[in-house]
Amino acid sequence: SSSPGQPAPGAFADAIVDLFGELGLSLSDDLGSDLAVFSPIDGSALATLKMHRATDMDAMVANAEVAFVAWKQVPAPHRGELIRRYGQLVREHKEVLSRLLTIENGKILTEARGEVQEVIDICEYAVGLSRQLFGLTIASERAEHRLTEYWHPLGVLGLISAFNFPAAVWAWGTTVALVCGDSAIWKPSEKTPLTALAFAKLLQKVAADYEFAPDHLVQVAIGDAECGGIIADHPGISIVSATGSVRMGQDVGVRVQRRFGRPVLELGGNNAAIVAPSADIGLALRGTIFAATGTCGQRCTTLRRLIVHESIRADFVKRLIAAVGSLNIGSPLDDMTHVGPLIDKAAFDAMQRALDRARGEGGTVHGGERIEVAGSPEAYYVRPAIVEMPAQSEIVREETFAPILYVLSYADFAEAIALQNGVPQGLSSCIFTSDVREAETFQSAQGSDCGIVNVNIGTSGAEIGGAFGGEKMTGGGRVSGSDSWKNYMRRVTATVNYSTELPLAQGVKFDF
Ligand code: UN1
Repeated sequence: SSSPGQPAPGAFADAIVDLFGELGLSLSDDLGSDLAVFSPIDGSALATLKMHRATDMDAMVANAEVAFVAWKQVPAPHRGELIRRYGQLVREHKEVLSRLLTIENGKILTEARGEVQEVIDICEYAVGLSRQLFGLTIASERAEHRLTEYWHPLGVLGLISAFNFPAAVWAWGTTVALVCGDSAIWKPSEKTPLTALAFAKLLQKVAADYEFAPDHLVQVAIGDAECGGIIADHPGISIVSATGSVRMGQDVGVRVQRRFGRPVLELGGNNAAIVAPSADIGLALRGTIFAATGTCGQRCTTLRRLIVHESIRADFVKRLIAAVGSLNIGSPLDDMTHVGPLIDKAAFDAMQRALDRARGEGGTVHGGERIEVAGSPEAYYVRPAIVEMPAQSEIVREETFAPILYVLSYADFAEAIALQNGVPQGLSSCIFTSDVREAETFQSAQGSDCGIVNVNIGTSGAEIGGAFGGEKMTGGGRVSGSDSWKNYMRRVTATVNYSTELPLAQGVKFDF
């Protein structure tokens, strides 16, 4: 089921130039000799970029601080107008941006379109938010006093994003931060800087045409972990939003916290689905297959553990294996493809190491092998793996960023919840059940300990309106949706006395 007729190596490099051209953008200022970027579709080189040095970063932060001072004075609804225009531009270029994203990241086109749609959605959300940055009015204990909470812009946002959602995760944070009155610096993954440059340059273009937007409102830092470290340490950066591995988050989070910057962390997940005996099995099968294999298992919300009731385990696993066997694996540009490539060789090696460890821990592996795609010897396509495990052993408790679904079983519901919660990560979770008591318990404080708790849908594919993030080693941050805009602002509590007396709080007397 691999797709034939891969373009010759290098063909995508021309496609990149064309796609930037169609967007009315140029890459010429960004090209250099520091960072080679490859397409996971065939492993060919796309472009080589300049990287920013520490001194460039200092200048960037200084510029962002100046931009912040101007931007925070622009009324929030006018800040929203910038994002409205940007969302419209992204909508106009949705198809070109989706192709670029697929070529650089390797996700199938329908998922790339979904990611671009997620950018458009968050723009619209942020525009609405620009008129709704509400504070509270609080009952004062003192007569003729008013106690109010205001939200003010906070400063410069430094956003570190991962390769797997090279546009949407940036847009979640940045569009909201911009309506909140902050300026922003983006350090995208070294694996997907071209998508980042396209999305950022479109925003810079809109900003350049917008009378209220200062220069340097949004900047891109092309660099590696050292560059991320500079963002973590820099006192000029008020908020550091980081999406990626637990290891990266532990480093960045501590460094930001050390200087009392504000970290917003969205790190690894180890997401599970409980499949109960009362589940609609067809629905559970469709939900788990997409969640486990979509984006080639490289979402932080990817389904990695299946906790299935012992009475239906054998049948369900048989159907899972058959379903995974029927998926088309190949070029993500082909409409018939379900599963595109892994991002690179390192991802493939990590997957194979995890499968070896699973075998060593008593697992039975179905699939997981490399799939050769004609003309793409440097690309890493795999059959997603279904791995039957005797217990929730060490490897099951780790996140491997690849399509591996570990299958565990349970006898009673409490055991299922204990397995679901028995891992270090706490991002997303779901249950397939028709039993209302199980469904409600799963969502309750006695149920899943994750930030995302779904019933009769898979673990991935969250909408932008809800707060996104999770607990434990996932880092605790909420990057977008609900009231996460408060991450990007500072809270002011104001008490106003409009009486002629001066009563002290808590009844304190101080007469002189
Ligand atoms: C991520 O993998 O970092 O919920 C983000 C989802 C997408 C976002 C995933 N909306 O799967």
